[in-house]
Amino acid sequence: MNGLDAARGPERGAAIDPLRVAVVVPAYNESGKIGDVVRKVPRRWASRVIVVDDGSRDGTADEASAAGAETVVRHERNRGVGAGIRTGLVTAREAGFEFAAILSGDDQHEPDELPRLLGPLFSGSADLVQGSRWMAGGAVPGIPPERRWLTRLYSLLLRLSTGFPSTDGTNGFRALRLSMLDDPRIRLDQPWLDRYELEPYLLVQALRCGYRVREAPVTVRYHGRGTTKMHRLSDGWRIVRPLVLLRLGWKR
Ligand SMILES: Nc1nc2c(ncn2[C@@H]2O[C@H](COP(=O)(O)OP(=O)(O)OP(=O)(O)O)[C@@H](O)[C@H]2O)c(=O)[nH]1
Ligand SMILES: [Mg+2]
Repeated sequence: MNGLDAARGPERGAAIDPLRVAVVVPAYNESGKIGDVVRKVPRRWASRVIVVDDGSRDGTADEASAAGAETVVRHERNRGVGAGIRTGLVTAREAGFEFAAILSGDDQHEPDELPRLLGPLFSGSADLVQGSRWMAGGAVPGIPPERRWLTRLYSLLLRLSTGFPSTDGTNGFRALRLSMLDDPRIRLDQPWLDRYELEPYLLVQALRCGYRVREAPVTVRYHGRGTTKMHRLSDGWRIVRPLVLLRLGWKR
C-alpha cells in the first residue's frame, strides 16, 4: 500500500498514515522513564518520535536515543515544558509532518491509544483532539484524590472561560493539525508561554479561533515513579493564567 501502513481509527474511514504523524515528547530529567515512552510508541501510528530534552542533567537525551527516538533535540538550559513543546512542534512542522501528537515524557500516557486522537484528525472531523481521562472510556489508575478534584476544577474553569464542554483541559496527551501553527492568531512563540502556560494557551486559542476541537478518552497513569514537576501554587497559576489573560484580552 505504497508504504502506507493504513489502519482503521476509531472512526469509520479514518485511515492513519504514520508517515504524516510525529510524536512530540517534552522531557526534563525523565531518565528511567523516557526510554519506555519512546519504545511504547507504535510506529504503525507515527513514524517519528521527537524528544525535546530541556536541559536535563540525568541522561534523558541519551536514554531517548538509545531507545530509538528518531529525533532528539536538546536545549542547553532548562526553559520549561512550553518551550519544549514549541521546539518539538516546530521540528515536526519543518520536517514536513502534517499532524503531531504530544505526550508526556514521564510515562503517564499510553501511546497505544494514539488512534483515539489521530482518528478524528485523519477523518477530517477535528483540528485538535484533546485527550480526556474523565470521559467514558478514559482511565486514571492510581490517581491521588487531590489530582482528581483539581483536574475537574480546571475543566470547570475552562468551561466558564470558553463555553467549550471540557472534561479534561490539563491532560498532556493531545494531537493537532500542524497547519494551525501557521495561523497568525496562534502565537506560540511568545516567551510568557515557556513553562506550563503553552498547553492551555493552545487549547483556548484554538477554541477562540474557531478550530474544531474534540475530546477523546485516554488513560493517565499515576505510577508512583514521579509523575509531576509542577509546583502547586506557581505552576497552578501558570495553567490558569491563559484562561484569564486571553479572556480579558490582556494577552493574545
Ligand atoms: N521540556 C520540558 N519538559 C518539562 C519541564 N518540566 C516538565 N516537563 C515535562 O513535561 C511533561 C509533563 O510534566 P508534568 O510536570 O508531569 O506535568 P503534567 O503532566 O502536565 O501534569 P501532572 O502530571 O498532572 O502534574 C513531562 O514529560 C516532563 O518531563 C521542563 O521544564 N521542560
Ligand atoms: Mg506528569
